[in-house]
Amino acid sequence: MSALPPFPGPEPGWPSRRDVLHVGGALLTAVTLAGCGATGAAAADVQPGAAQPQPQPPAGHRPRARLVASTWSFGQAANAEAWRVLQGGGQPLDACEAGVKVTEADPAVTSVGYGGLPNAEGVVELDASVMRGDSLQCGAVASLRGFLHPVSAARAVMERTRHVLLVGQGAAEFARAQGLHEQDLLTPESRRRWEAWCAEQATGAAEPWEQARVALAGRDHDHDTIGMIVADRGRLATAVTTSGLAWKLPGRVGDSPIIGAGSYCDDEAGAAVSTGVGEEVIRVGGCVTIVEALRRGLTPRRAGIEVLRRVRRSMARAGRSGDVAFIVCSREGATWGGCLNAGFQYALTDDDGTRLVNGEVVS
Ligand code: SD4
Repeated sequence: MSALPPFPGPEPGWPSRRDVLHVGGALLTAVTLAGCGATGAAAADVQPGAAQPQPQPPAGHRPRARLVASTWSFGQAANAEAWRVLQGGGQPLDACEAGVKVTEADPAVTSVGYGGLPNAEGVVELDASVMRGDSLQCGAVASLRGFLHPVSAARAVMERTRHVLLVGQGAAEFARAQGLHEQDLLTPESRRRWEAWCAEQATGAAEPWEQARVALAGRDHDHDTIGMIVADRGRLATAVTTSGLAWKLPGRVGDSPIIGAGSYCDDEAGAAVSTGVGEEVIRVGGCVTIVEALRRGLTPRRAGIEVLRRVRRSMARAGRSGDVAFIVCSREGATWGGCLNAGFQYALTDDDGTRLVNGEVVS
């Protein structure tokens, strides 16, 4: 049995000191290693004070005071930056934002930010959201064109407006008013791929929406949405940012900027982020459903499996297919990643360093 360290003093900018301390108090009394690990024994099976052999949970399942978890192998570079910010005293959302900005600026990642594959008209449209688990403040932008860091626009929506989601032209005007960096997001490579797709279209091979579905199904798993969870001694934050499905219809919005679908976090329960076919995640309110399962007392693994199975059932009912994956983190810092089809990995960083963890395939 092991309790997490106590919460530190309040940091500037966190709105409710009392809330944070209250959650901390609950945490100190509630957290046990045995009760949190996905493969650990149930708390009721462990006699207090008795010398019990402690099963070792697999990597990724062990509760941690401080961690960064993000989707896919490119999450490693994002985690490194987020961890640096955390170590420097940054708040969880500072770490999230700084981390995913690395991916947004990387032209080699063809599904996020600069270099992201465009929509059917050759325009890169970005979706992003942020959320903080202490206050449930959140912000998002959708179908944003021409800005390098949609995550910062999402954060500005959260911090500087009374709204949660701005879209399209309104989001762009808002981002411009915030002085965010504007740039053409199409790289020579993403333009070349779009032109190749247009040439295929000219043969009349498939409708645009059908092409988009096929492109997603065959996508290289190194390239996908980045969703990040940061946990720091009970304080949670999430950020998600993506260019969405390649060749999507202009104006299509996925799950990433929909709070509760592509991400959710609440310091009282836990956090989740998603990647994959956003339409399927939206249909079941993916991430908020997972966090509510955590609130009911399920482990991250149980909560994630429950919702992935729900996604699978909903697809089967309508004869659809596609991949969906989640990272889940309990408020104590136990993590789990799972997916419907093999290939999903997430990057996990803590005091032991950074490693890639294979998602559990849920049938
Ligand atoms: C979306 N979930 O826009 C995002 C994109 C993604 O695999 O993760 N695709 O639906």
